[in-house]
Amino acid sequence: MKTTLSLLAATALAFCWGANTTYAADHMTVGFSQIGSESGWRAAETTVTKREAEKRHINLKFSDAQQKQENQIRAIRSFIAQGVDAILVAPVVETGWDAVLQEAKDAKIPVVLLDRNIRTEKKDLYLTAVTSDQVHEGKVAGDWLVKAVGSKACNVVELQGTTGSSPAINRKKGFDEAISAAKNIKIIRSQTGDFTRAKGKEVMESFIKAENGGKGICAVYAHNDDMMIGAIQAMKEAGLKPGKDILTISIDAVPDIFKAMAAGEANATVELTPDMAGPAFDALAAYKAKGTMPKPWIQTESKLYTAKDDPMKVYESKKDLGY
Ligand code: GZL
Repeated sequence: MKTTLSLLAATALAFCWGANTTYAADHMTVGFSQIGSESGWRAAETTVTKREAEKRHINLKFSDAQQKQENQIRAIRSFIAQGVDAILVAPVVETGWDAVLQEAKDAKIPVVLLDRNIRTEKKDLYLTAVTSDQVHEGKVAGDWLVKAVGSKACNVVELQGTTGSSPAINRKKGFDEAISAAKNIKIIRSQTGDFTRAKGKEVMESFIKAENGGKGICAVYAHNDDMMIGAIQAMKEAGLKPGKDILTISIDAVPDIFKAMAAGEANATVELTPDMAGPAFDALAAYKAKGTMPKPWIQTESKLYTAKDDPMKVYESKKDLGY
């Protein structure tokens, strides 16, 4: 009895979302509202999304929002007006999406969130979210640092991602949880570097200046590798030895962090796959063709890499992943 009911519910939901059982999964027209090109990882995600669309004969309409939510909302409205079959969104911040996603829902256009999440009280504003577990990423980073410093007193400076974005909120949460029991580890400064190399360098320069030329800093935690690469530049210019005097832990696992590891200038990173679009397109195809409702969250893996993991070999392998 229960199965029939849930099947009925799924079909009803599928119907209200415009799933058409005879729809050919191929040749969908999909609008993609991408945040921007703020980091090496973001650029790779865009490359992989375009590649995966081509593989599936999907007509992809791409919009780069230059990291502005108002540009994303404008792009989504334009996709709705064009009557696309589905919309992918990488939401730059967590809030402010209810109205535009309700418009997509009213137009029976399914929306899939890529790599970041939204915060909303409303139900069913999107079909599924393809993201990593960002709290877990922060925890893996914190656990590595706890192990790396042992009982030594360690003052940490933190480069946060874009203010109000789910990765910045969650990666901070996970890291804070991981170090909470280690009384010898303390975050002494924390500021957003907006996920970019330039801002990461600028903020790290201010941390070094404020901390007696960097002598008071034992480790840097950056919410992405690009800010860490900027911070490494700043440390070297200040005559410091990143990876040696000052430990580094960041997230994404972009190629350049492995080059830094090979040069002894970085210590560890947590991998984030740039392929969020593959699982998103597969879920959309099954939904459009058969009305299959995907899980609300399609989680991607997170893996720790350190300088002990043959960094140049990993660097070379990244070429096939869209970098
Ligand atoms: C995380 C993703 C983040 C990357 C950054 O899922 O949204 O955005 O970690 C990018 O490199 O700017």
